[in-house]
Amino acid sequence: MMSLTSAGADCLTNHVFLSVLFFFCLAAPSPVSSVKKGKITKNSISLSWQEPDRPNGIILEYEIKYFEKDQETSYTIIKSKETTITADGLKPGSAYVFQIRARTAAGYGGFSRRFEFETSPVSVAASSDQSQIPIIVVSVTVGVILLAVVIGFLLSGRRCGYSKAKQDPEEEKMHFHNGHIKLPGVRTYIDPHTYEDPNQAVHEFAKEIEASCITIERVIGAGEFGEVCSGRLKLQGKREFPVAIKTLKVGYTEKQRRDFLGEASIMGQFDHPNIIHLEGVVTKSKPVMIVTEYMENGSLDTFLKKNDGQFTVIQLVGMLRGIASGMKYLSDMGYVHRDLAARNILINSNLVCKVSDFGLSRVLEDDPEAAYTTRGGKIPIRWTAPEAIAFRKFTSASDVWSYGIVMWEVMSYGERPYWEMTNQDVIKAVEEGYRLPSPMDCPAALYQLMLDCWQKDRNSRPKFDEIVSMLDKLIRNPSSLKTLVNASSRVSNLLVEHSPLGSSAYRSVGEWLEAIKMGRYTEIFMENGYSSMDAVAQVTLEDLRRLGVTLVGHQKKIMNSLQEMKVQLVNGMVPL
Ligand code: ACK
Repeated sequence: MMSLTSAGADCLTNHVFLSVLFFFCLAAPSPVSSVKKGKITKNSISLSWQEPDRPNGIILEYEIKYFEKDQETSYTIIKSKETTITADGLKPGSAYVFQIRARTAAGYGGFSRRFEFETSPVSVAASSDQSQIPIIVVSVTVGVILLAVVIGFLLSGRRCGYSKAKQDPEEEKMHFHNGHIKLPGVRTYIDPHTYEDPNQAVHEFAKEIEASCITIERVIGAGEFGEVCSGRLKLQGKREFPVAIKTLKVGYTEKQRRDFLGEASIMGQFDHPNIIHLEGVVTKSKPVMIVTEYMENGSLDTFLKKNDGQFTVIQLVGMLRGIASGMKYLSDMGYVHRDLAARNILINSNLVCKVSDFGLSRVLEDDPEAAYTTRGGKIPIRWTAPEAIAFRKFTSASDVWSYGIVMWEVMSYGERPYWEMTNQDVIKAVEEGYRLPSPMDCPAALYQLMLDCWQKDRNSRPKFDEIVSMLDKLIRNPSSLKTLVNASSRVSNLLVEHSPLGSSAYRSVGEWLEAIKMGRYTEIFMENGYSSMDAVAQVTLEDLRRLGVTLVGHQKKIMNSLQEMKVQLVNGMVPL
């Protein structure tokens, strides 16, 4: 990894380079600002709108996204070359939210703000216009007769479908998309690999940003393909706001460019408060960049380690709820993450957690060695479900397993799952039915949920929507979080058999306590009969409190060190 100072200098150079390199590139159209409702029936809403104030080119088409209010995860997209559409097949008496964006040769502009309109209730047949009531009466009568005819048709086995001929010929409902069948109202993820030309996928799902709109401020880390920087984005007609910028290092191969931008093609398909939001990409100038929203607190694992013990259980459960909600959205879209871990969750200044890292290059290769090395170093054995390790069965159910590990990471403030056990030992222990013990001071309901996520039979694991509902219930009823995993059962769970620590790396209690910087308690331990490592193995949290170890940080250090030693000695995780 390059040093921060040289990386910082590189970033500054990039910035100067980018500023100098300001050509008058094409800008995407500004958002549609005015949308009017037209005819409304019980099943359809017609809309019209005005061209964006700054089209910045010829508008090729509009994309209209709509969904039933509060049902955002299931939406429909219609494309239209006109400035009017009719959304049909809607539920009567229901509110629908519409957003429109325009596309020019420069790509899509931003979506308009949300416009909400309601279909007519069932009792109103054709229009919301009161003057048409007499017509409605006649229509209802005729309708009843027609209905009987239609039912006759249906009963005779004919399918009476949605009539496409009624649609504006210029208007194309996204039932089919790049060869993928799309059900109306159900958004599915499209694998960018299925595009013959990956550049097409990028431009389909990501907005092109002019390099001159970006100001790079500093390097915040190293990504797989180059530096990650923080900076600011100033889009036309919008206030400047902070962003994260992933850059593609110079001298990249075509494959690296494809893989790098592949992440943007995936991220650009998602729109959810718990999924990192893609602002756009820079592909028309160098360096190639991916611009996303900025998350002030960075990666969740580092953030939790830095703030050990600082949050209430409700705050931690709130973080977990966010992650589960993002994962529910991804699984509804048919996207399997495969690398869900606290290091791949970002957290902002409001403690909102968002799922990130949508790299393409994480498929396990045939080479058995590839199971242990990936772009970031190791394949995430400790986070991965046994069936995904054993026979590459990656599904939303294997993501649920990983989610259980993330729960454990969060509740133990960024502790490394299975501590220093080797990957091979982890695989073996998990196969034999051992599971991680409860983190310290963990509500029993949460630990039970973790164990449910770690069911060997993947069909028995909860689904993400069930996890979200369960966490919501716990948040609504905080007293349900008061029952903690019993400290002594936590320790005895850990000990599959009586596991003396006499054979541990430490020759004496004093040496051990010194090694974990808790030497100040040596005397108290000795005076209270904990004079050998075997005796120490029996210490519980209550014992520590009784001995006067009252600082939570010290209790954690001692208990975690004990756990670690026992796990190393006996793979002492909880047998299911
Ligand atoms: O823990 P961090 O500060 O958070 O260090 C890593 C680093 O970049 C390499 O991935 C940080 N990072 C990545 N994406 C973002 C983002 N969208 N907002 C803020 N920090 C980010 C991450």
